[in-house]
Amino acid sequence: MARVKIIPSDALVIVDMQNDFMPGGALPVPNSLTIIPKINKYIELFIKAGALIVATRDWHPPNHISFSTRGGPWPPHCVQGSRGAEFHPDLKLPSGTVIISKGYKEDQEAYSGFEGTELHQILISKNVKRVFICGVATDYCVKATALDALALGYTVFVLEDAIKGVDIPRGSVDIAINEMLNRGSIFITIDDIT
Ligand code: VGL
Ligand code: ZN
Repeated sequence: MARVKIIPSDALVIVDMQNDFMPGGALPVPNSLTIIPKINKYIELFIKAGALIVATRDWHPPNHISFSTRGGPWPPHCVQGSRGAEFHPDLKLPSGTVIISKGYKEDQEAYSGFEGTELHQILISKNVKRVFICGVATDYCVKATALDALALGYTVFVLEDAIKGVDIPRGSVDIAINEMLNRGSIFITIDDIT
């Protein structure tokens, strides 16, 4: 078991915990509701430590390139301003949460929270050295965000008890986990935090 203490220069990055990725949503991630209580516990730990909390959101225009209506791989989801794009109401985001919108350009997909956003600049300005990533989907936006964070030089912890994947195509979650491990991210659970 690892022992990790959350310190003020850490950041919790909560990826895409939006209604459309929950059961009944437009692009449901299986079992995604089950991680909400876990994420709320992490939020509490990060608040207590005086660390930064970031929530990314998929924020697509109505005619986004990734939508099946345009020949893309996904049903329309997380359309800007829609109920489906809102964070799940049970998620206890504190008032100081930094919200990062991504995938907002009609002709460009952006799975990573760093792609086309201010996230890196914000983390630099707050002296963040380590990012702790949770949310959905393991095989898409969680993976892309973790790999970009590693490439940018952050120490990356993946909160493995607080991620869920779509596993489309089947096997993509296992591949994603291996990719994150192979690039140097560290997988921990809430029990590893002291
Ligand atoms: C995501 C598929 C399409 C994600 C976003 O949040 O992982 N997956 N758009
Ligand atoms: Zn999307």
